[in-house]
Amino acid sequence: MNSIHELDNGYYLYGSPVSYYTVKVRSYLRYKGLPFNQVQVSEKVANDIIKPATGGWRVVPVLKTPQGDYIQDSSIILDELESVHKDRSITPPDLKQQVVSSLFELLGDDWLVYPAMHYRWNYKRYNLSYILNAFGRNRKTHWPKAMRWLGGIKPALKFGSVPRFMLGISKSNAPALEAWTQQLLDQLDCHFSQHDYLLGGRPCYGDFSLYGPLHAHLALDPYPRDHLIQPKKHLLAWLERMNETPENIGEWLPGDAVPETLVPILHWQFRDQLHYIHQVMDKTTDWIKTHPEANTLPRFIGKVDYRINGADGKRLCTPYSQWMYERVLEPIESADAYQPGELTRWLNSQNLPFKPIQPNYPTVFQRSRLWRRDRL
Ligand SMILES: N[C@@H](CCC(=O)N[C@@H](CS)C(=O)NCC(=O)O)C(=O)O
Repeated sequence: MNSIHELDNGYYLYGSPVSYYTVKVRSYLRYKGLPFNQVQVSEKVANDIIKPATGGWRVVPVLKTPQGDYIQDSSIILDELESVHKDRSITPPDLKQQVVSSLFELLGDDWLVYPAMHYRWNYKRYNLSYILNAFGRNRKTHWPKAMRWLGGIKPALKFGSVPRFMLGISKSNAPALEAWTQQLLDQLDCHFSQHDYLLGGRPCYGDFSLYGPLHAHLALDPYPRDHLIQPKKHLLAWLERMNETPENIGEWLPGDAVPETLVPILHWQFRDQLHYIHQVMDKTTDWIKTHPEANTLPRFIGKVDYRINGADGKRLCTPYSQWMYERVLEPIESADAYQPGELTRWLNSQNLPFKPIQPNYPTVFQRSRLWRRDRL
């Protein structure tokens, strides 16, 4: 990555190569063939650039455009770049594939945090020295090389508590989480033995969202890299494809087809993740009813129960998850009249119990905050 002094014009991606959402955006920029400068987030970059751009939140990635605007949130970065750079669109043309793409975006961005955080922080014996170095490199760029890992201690203490305190991963649900992860990776490996990307010959939003946790956590952190990813050659080949600017790109699968190999993954998602999202929606509604004066929502509102592969947990409730789910509903609302019927027929034929439940209070993520849509 460049140091801040070496930059020229173009896009600047502020982030870290071990950050889930940074590598999602990096992969997208490479796919589109857009030149960009990568800047590692040191203390200085966080204080001088990130916090002023986000209203005080030290979060990555942040993208600076050639016009000098700062964009935060990986999904919004992709949306905004898609609206400007129309070549190599990552939105399939028809509804079924659009919905499946958004479901994989939801899965990658908001549910794969479980395996990503679990395999990074609950296998410290294997991962810790790598992680301290990776985080320390970012932060204390002015320290001598041999000392930089010390700079990783503070972030390791912060993020190391995420699996337990934020996501409610415990000794009792970790085995179920691991069994589901193994199965998911097998299913993806099988899928990529038949298709280059999720929906055929070109990547969609969902591919980029999957890439974040699969590359930055599972393929780089030593334990999951050696035990989960290395044995999966088709998944590895997809990870490599997602890291480059392909010379030629293929086509979406014809006829709005969704590969059968994705259906088992959606079954798990509907049973576990959508159940969690509906609880988040209920809690978000309750919160808004008791805080009618608030235009924006907090990042966390208490805790909700969840189930993962048959095991229970309790985690912080993030209203942001509702907004991600609303992105799945968007193409259904704006589709041509006959398409929602086709989507329903396909879902029924696959026994996929998806009911597009509308939230009572729709939300919009803007300027690093989640807003009530009716208050904007
Ligand atoms: N929804 C955001 C999530 C960004 C995010 O959670 N980034 C992590 C690093 S991968 C972070 O900076 N976390 C700091 C925090 O949550 O306070 C996105 O898609 O960009």
